[in-house]
Amino acid sequence: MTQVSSIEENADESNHNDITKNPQEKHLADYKPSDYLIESLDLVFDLFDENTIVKATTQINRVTGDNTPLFLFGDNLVLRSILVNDSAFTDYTLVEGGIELFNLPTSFVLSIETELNPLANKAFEGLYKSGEAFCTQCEAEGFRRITYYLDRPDILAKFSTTISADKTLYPSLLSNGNRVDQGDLADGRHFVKWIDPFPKPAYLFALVAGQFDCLADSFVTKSGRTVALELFVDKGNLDKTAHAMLSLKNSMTWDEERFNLEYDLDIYMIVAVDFFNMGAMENKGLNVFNSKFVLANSQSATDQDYLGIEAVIGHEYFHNWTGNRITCRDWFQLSLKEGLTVFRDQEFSSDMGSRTVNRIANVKIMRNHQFAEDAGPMSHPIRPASVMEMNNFYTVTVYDKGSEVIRMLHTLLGEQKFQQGMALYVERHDGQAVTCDDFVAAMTDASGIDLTLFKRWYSQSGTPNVNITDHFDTNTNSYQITFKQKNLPTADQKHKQPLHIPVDIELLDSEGNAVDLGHGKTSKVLSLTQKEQTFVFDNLKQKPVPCLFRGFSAPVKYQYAYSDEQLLHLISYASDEFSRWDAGQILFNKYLVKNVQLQQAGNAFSLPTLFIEAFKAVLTSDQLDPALIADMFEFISENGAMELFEAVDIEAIHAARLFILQQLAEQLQSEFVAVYHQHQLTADYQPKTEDIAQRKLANCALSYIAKSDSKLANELVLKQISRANNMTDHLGALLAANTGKLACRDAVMADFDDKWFENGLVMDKWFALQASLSSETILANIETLFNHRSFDYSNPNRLRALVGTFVNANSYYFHAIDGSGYVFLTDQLIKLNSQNPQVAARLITPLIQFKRLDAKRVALIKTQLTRLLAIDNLSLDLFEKVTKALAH
Ligand code: B3K
Ligand code: ZN
Repeated sequence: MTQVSSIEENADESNHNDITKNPQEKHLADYKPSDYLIESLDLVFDLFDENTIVKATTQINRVTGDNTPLFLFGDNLVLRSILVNDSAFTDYTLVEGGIELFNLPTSFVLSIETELNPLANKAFEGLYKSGEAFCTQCEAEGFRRITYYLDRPDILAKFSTTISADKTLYPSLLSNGNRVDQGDLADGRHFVKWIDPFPKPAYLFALVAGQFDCLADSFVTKSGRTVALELFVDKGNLDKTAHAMLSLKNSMTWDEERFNLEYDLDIYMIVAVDFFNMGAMENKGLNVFNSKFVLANSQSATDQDYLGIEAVIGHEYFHNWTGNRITCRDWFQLSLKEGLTVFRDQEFSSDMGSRTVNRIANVKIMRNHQFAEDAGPMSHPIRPASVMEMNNFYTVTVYDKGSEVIRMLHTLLGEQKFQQGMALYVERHDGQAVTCDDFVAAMTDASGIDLTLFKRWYSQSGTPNVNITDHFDTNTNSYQITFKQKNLPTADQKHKQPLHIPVDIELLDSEGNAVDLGHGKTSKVLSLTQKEQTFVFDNLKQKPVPCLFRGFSAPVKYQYAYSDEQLLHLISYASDEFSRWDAGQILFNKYLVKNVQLQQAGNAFSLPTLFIEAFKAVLTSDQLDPALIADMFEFISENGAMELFEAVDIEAIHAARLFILQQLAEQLQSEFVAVYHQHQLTADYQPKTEDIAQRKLANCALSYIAKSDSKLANELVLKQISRANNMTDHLGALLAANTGKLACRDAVMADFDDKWFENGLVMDKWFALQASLSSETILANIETLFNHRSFDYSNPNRLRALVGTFVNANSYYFHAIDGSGYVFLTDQLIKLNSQNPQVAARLITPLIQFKRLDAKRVALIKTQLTRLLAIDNLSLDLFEKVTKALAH
């Protein structure tokens, strides 16, 4: 990254991403409170594209250590001046990653002036330009790219921010807190001053300056305070803001009702920007969002987009308490705020829509992505013990497994005690920077439940394997079920201990009725705490079919030797809808594994009649929610399927998976056609749960029809596109045309391009379809698409749509045996390394999870990783992942 201006000779040219500067792992065990504390920080920004001036005035107090030097983090900054108590100060040294100041008084005012080049900042961390607007991203360690500071989350200070900029180009000047002053300046400039009354860590600082359209609204909190709500979007996008605003108000109401948590400031602002490395950021009172998670109308957004907006708006809003008011002591505690906030947003989405459909979506993330991370070179516990580049730990483990850990606490405590634990956590720690241990202590103290053993989930990585066997004694009528947990070594940790695993269980009799497990209850949460444990149920009339891990009660892999008949029984009778879906998944996976073995032994593929019959019953059910039916026909991805095998056979998995899908399509063809016609909506588009379910099932049916009857599918696709009054149906038709390679495919793709080429977010859907095409020419296609009029290599959304989709969702071609997919991805990573290391380090994932691939592919991948490792200035983000992968 080259962002160092040449104005001053002693400019700090250090780059925390430069591996030649001795990358050191940081360890949780080394945590030490700071010797200095900061009371207040007064920031003044003079915004200019290439030479923004930042004046930071801090009130600092030394709390420990006699005359200890003060180290302030700084990265890619040009230092202009330092004053201590208003006098020039020279007793400092610029060192790697910051500045060291010596011989300071115990209490003093430090004024530092730095200069930045926002235009040159393509890493989108610190202060940068997104299109025409200035914006910031400071989490985790971006504030040090704005000024020298104690940039660590346990330093909480009161911020005031004054921004000046050209008035015509930047009429909106925004920062955290409340607006306290504004006015005009010379040279067509103006200023606004903000004060945030809540002390906060620097990672929650935000500044935005630009020219926006604003949707303004308000919310009255339950204690009667009126909060101004302002949603800023690029000019001309106001017609796409209603859903985001509604989602915000729903989030505010929900958090009051379910968690008794109320908003605190007088204003809540959200700004949507096009250039953003992730989904959104919860800066205090001023969220910055990737426009993907704000903008939606029926024409441009799918049902999934609407749901994604609701979830992310909720997530960032919920951070105001779980993250902002109570923050993390250090970055190893990231799951304290992220796991908990993901749990909260999942619960919000479940309360707003279908709980089952949401649960299935959460579990798919775990099975398709998190299990692979746990098994790969970047394996880490939800509270990592060591980190090289913090940005590499915003992971499915910290977020999604973190949420599963909170969910297990919720399962063990129940809603009431869990909420008492939350209340105690807030009461004890409001305004503090705390640890995961503090959170669990609040849960323990409020519930009286001993969570000592449970806490291992925070420090132990890896996916537990639970093997289950059972026995029914016809003499005593007792049913014994034995659980054995195996916790295999992972890349980061050799020795494992048994975990506290909650197993939510139900026993079904042969009629499909749930057996009474005592006190009239038909389900029970067993606590598996040892390596091996047997539970006994007495007075059963016959051997039951066990329904295990209901609702995915623990993030584990489990095996029980279900017969096909037993799985069919669960699909038909399990009282937990999630478990019906899960039984379908188990049945699919069982025959996926069998057919892979058949192929490897040189035998023909085969499927029993019962398999098709089971799914036929699902498809034709008039009892099941249409959304659940659609989910039952969506199976484990090719990537996820790799987790089912000790040795991964790419070709066999691909072929066996296609065979089963093709069988379903052909043998249930008339049912799919009937279902397709039954679930057509004629009313105006509404993103409501029932309608979303209908569209989901109709589009699922269309995709299956495209596999069995291309002539009919072609007609249906064209008709659906011409009638579609919404993006979900338009895209559903395109998806069917693309996967079925229908005759109309090229034409409908071209029409879509002509219609939408000016809208990058919509074109991302098109780029993703292009990237997932199953074709020998896929790499050449992608190279051509880099030059497409709507493509912009510096935009992370475009990159994820085209490159990300190819490497993650087109895994058969990504893993092509000639190694071309690996070379392609490595080329992109080399290109991205100097520009945007965070995005590069996300895209590399499928290239580092290779351990169970065949020797030839492993060798090809290693060659590419070695090539990457050898380039100049490899970012620390990539260095950490590549070295760990090569050592695994
Ligand atoms: N807290 C941010 C993520 C910041 C990522 C920094 N690389 C978004 C969120 O989880 O809400
Ligand atoms: Zn978050």
